[in-house]
Amino acid sequence: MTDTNDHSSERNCTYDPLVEFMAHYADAKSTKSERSSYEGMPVEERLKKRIIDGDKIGLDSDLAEALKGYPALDIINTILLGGMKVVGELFGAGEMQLPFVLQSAETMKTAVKYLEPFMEKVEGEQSKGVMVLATVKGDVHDIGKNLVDIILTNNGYRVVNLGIKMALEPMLDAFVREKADAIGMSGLLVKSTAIMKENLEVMQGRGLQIPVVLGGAALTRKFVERDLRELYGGTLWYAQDAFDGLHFMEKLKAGTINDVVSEFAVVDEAGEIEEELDNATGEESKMVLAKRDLPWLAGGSPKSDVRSPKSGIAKESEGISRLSDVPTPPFWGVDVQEQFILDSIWKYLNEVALFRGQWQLKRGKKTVEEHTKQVEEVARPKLHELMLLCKQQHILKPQAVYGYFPCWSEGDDLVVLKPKDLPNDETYMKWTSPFSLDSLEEYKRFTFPRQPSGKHLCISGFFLTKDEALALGKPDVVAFSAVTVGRKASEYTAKLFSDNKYVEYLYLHGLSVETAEALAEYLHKIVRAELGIGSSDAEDIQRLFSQGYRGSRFSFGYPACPNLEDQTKLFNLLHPERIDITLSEEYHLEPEQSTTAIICHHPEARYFGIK
Ligand code: B1M
Repeated sequence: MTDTNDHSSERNCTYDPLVEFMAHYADAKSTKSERSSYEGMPVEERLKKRIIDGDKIGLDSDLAEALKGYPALDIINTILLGGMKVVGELFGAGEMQLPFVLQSAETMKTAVKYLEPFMEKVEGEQSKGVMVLATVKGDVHDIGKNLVDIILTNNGYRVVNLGIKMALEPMLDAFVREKADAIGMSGLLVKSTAIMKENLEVMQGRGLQIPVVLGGAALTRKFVERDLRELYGGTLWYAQDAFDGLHFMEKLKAGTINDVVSEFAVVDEAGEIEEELDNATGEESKMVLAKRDLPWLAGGSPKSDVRSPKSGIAKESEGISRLSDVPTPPFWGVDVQEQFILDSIWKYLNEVALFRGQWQLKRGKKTVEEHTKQVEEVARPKLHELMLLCKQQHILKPQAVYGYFPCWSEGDDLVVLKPKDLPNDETYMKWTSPFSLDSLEEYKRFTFPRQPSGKHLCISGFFLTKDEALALGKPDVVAFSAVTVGRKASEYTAKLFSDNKYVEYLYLHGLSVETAEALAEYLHKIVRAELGIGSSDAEDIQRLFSQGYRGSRFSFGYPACPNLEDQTKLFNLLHPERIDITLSEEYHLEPEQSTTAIICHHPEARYFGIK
């Protein structure tokens, strides 16, 4: 990991390519010409501006000058934190994007490090407040929590970051030990929202009234503020982004937290989603649409609503064409693929999801033309720089395990079959012997939710029924896949975070997770080709991302197949441990840059929600 330190010498000197990059991308507020006008300003303003602009060049000499007039702690508390306050306001007003916020935070960190030796050791807590922060039990996702850490730490708070997969007890211990003010819990998947609920119930049972703030992709304000507040007597906040975490601490310490709680207006979820759709294309819009179909996002409880799959008596999908033939796969059983070329995978990289979703370089108030220009001139060159780094340092190791299984449907169930004489420990290899229809037996059974109204769609409806298979004389085929870009990506990005290289951390982490998604897309294309159904693939990549192909790639946890426990059955079928993907106690995949899928070939298989 030598390279992560390579730029350190550039940090305090005259040219920082990252600053140039950021300045180029920034709104008019922080252009180079403005930065060059530092000289006429008093040192207090220069320092504040450096924080806002995220400009480290010349920071040392300004700090040295400021030290002649102020104690180090005053410089931090009055001048530098004043700059961070403006950063927060600009972010809140939608005038500053996340990478620029992180650049400011990095500059803050550099300044504090410079000033530390000049500070007197004073007994007692020096920070504005203390938060114990963790990603909850079974959840492997780091970045959301770490962004909260960065924002709080660089705004004068102390964060006790316990890491990922954290049970409640260590959080409570740390709260007492560190004399903390609050606990922050983060989690990406719906499973984690259930863990948060459990944690609050335990705390309530013990009569604890610790202030808690919750955040993460699958959480909603309504779920936290309506459902969870009902069961927890302590102060409880929902944080939509990292700055909400900061606002929580500010209000908590100011003693105004309860005034704010009552200020929350009920969010018009439908309106929010339409707004998101306006700004989204490709994969992002696919996700926004999926979110629209997640019932808990409209106010219900995540766990219970999403798992109300069965509508009582199974009703067959209406209007799904019955196929008179099904594709034949090139092999049955499972194959491992480790010989991927990154450039081939990156052809399927969804840049919209990367630039807007991960890097959070959203269009904001820019025109489409301005945004396109910035993407072409700045974001894409940065992407290419990182791609080169990934190749040189072997940061990404793409691997996949996938396979084809005979199957048929029975009501809401998909029955995965295997030859009777094939031992279980040979099912996850390529099957060498041919089989006949009557030599097959049930091996695994997946039960999917069915829409209670409308078309009554259910994933099982995209497959031949047992009777249809018997009439045809052959079974249907289902493919499963598990892909990863490996653990080094997690390790490398964790090092960037611990080295306070926040912007690079955000960028590289984003590229790594979107490369995992690109690999899943690429493998799906291979599967379509192998099944002989690839001729209808859209040539335009954006159309391809919007399911411009025959069939569908569903992932467990998505609306049509919400049962995350089904990952266990997929693991039994594919044995992804062979490519070093493991399943956490709450069914998360490790490393986090991994994803799984069930692939249907039926021409009418499309994403749908259960309502
Ligand atoms: Co997946 N994924 N994903 N995914 N993914 C979601 C979360 C999902 C909502 C998509 C959907 O259905 N529409 C869905 C969850 C639904 C559910 O749980 N049932 C989902 C699923 C199901 C899955 C898999 C299980 C699918 C599968 O493979 N079977 C799988 C799980 C992976 C695993 O276990 N390791 C999976 C995989 C993936 C990819 C690898 C392809 C990729 C990257 C995931 C990753 O980040 N490691 C991915 C992506 C990109 C997404 C979406 C599109 C974006 C998530 C993201 O990276 N956000 C997401 C849908 C969505 O959110 N629109 C989705 C950026 C990240 C910085 O945000 O961590 O939320 P986040 O943190 C934010 C805020 O939430 C907040 O501040 C941060 C900064 O703003 N915040 C806090 C977070 N914690 C906080 C704490 C606080 C305060 C604020 O105080 C304490």
